[in-house]
Amino acid sequence: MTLLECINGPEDLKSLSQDQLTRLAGEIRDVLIETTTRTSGHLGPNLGVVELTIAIHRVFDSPKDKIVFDTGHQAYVHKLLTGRFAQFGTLRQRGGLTGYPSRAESEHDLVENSHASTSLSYADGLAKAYKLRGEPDRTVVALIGDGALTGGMAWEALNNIAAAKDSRLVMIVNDNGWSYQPTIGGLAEHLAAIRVNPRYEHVLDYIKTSLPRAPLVGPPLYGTLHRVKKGIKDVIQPQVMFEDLGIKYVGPIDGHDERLVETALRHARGFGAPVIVHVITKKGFGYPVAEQNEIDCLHQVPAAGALPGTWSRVFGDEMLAIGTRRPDVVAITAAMLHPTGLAQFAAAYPDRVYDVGIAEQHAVTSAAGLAMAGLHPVVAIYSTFLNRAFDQTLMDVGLHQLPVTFVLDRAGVTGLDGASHHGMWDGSIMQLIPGMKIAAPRDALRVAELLNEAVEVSDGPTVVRFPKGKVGGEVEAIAKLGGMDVLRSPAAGLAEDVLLVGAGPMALMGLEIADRLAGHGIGVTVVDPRWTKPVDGALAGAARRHRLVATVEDNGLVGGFGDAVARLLRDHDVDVPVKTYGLPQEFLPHGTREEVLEDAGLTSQQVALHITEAVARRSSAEAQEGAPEPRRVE
Ligand SMILES: Cc1ncc(C[n+]2csc(CCOP(=O)(O)OP(=O)(O)O)c2C)c(N)n1
Repeated sequence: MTLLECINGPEDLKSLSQDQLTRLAGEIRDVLIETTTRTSGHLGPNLGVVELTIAIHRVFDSPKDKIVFDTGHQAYVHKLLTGRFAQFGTLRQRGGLTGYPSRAESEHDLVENSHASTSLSYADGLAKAYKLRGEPDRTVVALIGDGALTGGMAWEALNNIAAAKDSRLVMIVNDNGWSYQPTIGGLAEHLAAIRVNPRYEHVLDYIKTSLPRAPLVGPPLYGTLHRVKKGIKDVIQPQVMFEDLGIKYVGPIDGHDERLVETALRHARGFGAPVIVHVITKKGFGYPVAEQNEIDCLHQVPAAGALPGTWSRVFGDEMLAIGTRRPDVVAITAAMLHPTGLAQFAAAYPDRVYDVGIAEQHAVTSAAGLAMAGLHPVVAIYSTFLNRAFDQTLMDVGLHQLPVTFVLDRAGVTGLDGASHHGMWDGSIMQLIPGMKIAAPRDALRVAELLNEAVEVSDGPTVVRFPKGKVGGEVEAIAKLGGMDVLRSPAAGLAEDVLLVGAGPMALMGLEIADRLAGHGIGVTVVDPRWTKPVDGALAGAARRHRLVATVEDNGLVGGFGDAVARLLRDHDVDVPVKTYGLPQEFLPHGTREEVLEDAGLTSQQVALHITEAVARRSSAEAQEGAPEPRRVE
């Protein structure tokens, strides 16, 4: 029996000897590697926090003490130590453990939002609440990476935390120097200066000898820590930054020395005031394949990079071509150069790509500035992370009618990352922005075509949205309807029953639906709108010729493309019923993309069934009203 099998909760950790803890760390690493290789998942980040997580659970009393994992992608070790070892093999599988903390899974999980840089704000609120509620025996712990620390929210939180002098709040900065890639920017350089300081080893020795001698509780502790702190300050200046904010600082600590981390955390816990514990770790630690992986230390397996045949790669290829032709086109990424497909562009035009860190809001307003000065920025971002920058998109870009192109990867159902990662909101919130134009390519050729059209727009913002994964086959238009592509007309002998408008790749699903409906004698015209905002006015005329309009989109139903089509028809007094198919306005759980779409009722079979029923109802209503027979296509 392994040690890990005997750990049913944090309590079981507390009696283990240092040797046993070392063995346990090894066992955890084996499970992490074996499982994520099979299920996919965040490997590098979790390998890096094994000792740190063990120490956290030995020092603090979860769930009484609250542990907030920033982003939450590094919470696998926490899952293994909080009674979920037996289920760990189901990681990221439908119905199995989620890839992030999950309140439904465990009382030890608190925050499931996997959007970065929020942990300090949650922690600030929690600590303030416990104070107000008279629960002084709880400590709130936030674990935040140096990557997440580049997000503006983290600094807004620090500003407030510094003022909440008696909050029992321990902020652990897990500094591995990496986000997906090496963390960049002023803060990163600041932290790097601490890491590479030749006297760092010296400091570690100093901490090793000083901290264990410190008394565990009471005023003398403060004095000792204060001296330790000043000692560090004497040899290493960069950490002054945190102190200048008015927040106590302990570190840097070697994050793979469990005993040392534990000692530092015990002291931090005794402070009774906000304190930062700066821990240095190595992403992928203990697994050379990860440690030496140059792209991202196996941040994720399989790699999130833009693989051949993916939408991201097709975008990346075209971006490179556009870059060659258009020197005014620049690219912005928020810490996701490789996953968004910008790596080739960056290699060719290093001066024209800006990695702003995990700072989507800044990315968008910075793009506004670039556009104001005559450039055409392409902001390449995962759909779900653009949510954070809605106001910047609306007011900083939209209001000024600036030519910024947003390329939204992972738009629609993303799959195994679950509720926080499904890109099912952009199609609605972008509809709200005056002057915004939204393109949804159905295949690889259309990615190139629409991206080129988007960067030609000079009087306002544009969006190009596409899903995660492999691009399907190419489908040519058989005709044009306004600016839209007609992909299929009703088969000979069938009537113009249904006008089916499929946004993006859903246009291809529309073809499958049409085949199924043809089998039931229902004639379908399939249209790819290409641009889902503004909705093409030619739809109104086409709708009048049909008995039913159906829209299909990979986006939340409320306020999406389907609603925009319905509004257009209302505005044009078109009296044809409209059925909108899309994702239910819910937080959809994890599963493969196919599984989630099926659960949402968004397969060709399910949609075809609904449409068949709707047409049947329409036919019987028409029969009762004595309506004329629909026109048949010869
Ligand atoms: C708002 C937001 N933008 C982007 C991401 C994608 N993302 C997930 S983890 C990560 C890097 C995090 O780096 P760090 O906080 O240093 O943690 P590490 O993986 O190095 O342990 C990024 C960019 C995200 N989760 N949230």
